[in-house]
Amino acid sequence: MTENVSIENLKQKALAELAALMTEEALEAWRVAYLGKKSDLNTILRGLANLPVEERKSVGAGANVVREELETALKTREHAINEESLKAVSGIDISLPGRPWLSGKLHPVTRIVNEISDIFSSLGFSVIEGPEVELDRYNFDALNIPKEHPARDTMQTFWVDQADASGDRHILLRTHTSPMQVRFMEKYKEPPIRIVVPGRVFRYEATDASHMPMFHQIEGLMVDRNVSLADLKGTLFEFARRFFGPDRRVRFRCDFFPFVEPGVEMAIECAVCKGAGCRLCGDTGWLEILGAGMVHPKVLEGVGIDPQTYTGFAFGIGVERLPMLRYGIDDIRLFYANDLRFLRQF
Ligand code: 2NL
Repeated sequence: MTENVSIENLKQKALAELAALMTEEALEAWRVAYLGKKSDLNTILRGLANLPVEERKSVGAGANVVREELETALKTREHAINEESLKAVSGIDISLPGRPWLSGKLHPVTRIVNEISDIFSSLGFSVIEGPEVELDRYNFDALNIPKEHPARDTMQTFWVDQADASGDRHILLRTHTSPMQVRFMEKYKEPPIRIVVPGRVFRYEATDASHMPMFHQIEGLMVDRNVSLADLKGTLFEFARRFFGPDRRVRFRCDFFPFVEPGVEMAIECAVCKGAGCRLCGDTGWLEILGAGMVHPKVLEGVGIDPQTYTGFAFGIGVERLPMLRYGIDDIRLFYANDLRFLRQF
């Protein structure tokens, strides 16, 4: 009985002292005094064995309860002191809720460029980038588009320099990424060549739901002995299968581009109507996604590759069209309006 009374006194005294402590050092001294090896509480617990059996139980239980209470009170006080001192030192109220952690992500067009690059990379193509400011020699002449060729007019060009003495300009914003493919062939000459060139391209055009003066292209090129239209079809078919899934049918038709002969366009079955015809595909059942063809012999000759020995295929994909088809986006301007409510969805 006397032991229980003194334990209760001990507890009251310890708690009263604890409430006034302000430093970690003081807390440690308090811990040693009330919970340490030489504390009264510990002495009582160690002396239990000497007590008569009937007292041993109640004294032991009482002492243990008090020990736990004191330990809990110590932790609580420790926590309170830490908060107080943090607040005092830094002026930071650590009890305030945290600020939301904003994580950025890649632009949907960048993601599609990466996805397409990865597919061709796994098919053995290297991914190469080139300059956005180009020479007309690489953007036009080397691609079998001489001065006065009508294709120069259809590629509305942003010229960078002033006209020279003969009225010509030579520096421009590239209208496609082919110039880098020309540079690559010119530099490495020795086939096999397998590259894709993604990047921004520029056309001097009025903006509407399907046109922007800046958009993205990814062009591909393969040159080697015995490359044929069958290789072109096999490669692009595999690309379509991986990008759009195994169930979409693919269509090749003739088309014309000055830098290829023959030229083709590839279309995939419309995702919405599965070929029946609807608004998205203009009632044709098909969506055109790229142009391609066998590299024109004049282009190979121009970079010093013998077209008698080597042949090649090339293709150009307009990148923005693909996420528009995949996600049902009906206005290309949405990609470049910097509206995070739109961009965050992808
Ligand atoms: C389109 C059509 C195409 C190419 C790009 C190419 C590049 C070299 C030589 C020959 Cl270096 N061809 N590129 C060929 C055919 C079509 O793009 O409408 N793209 C959006």
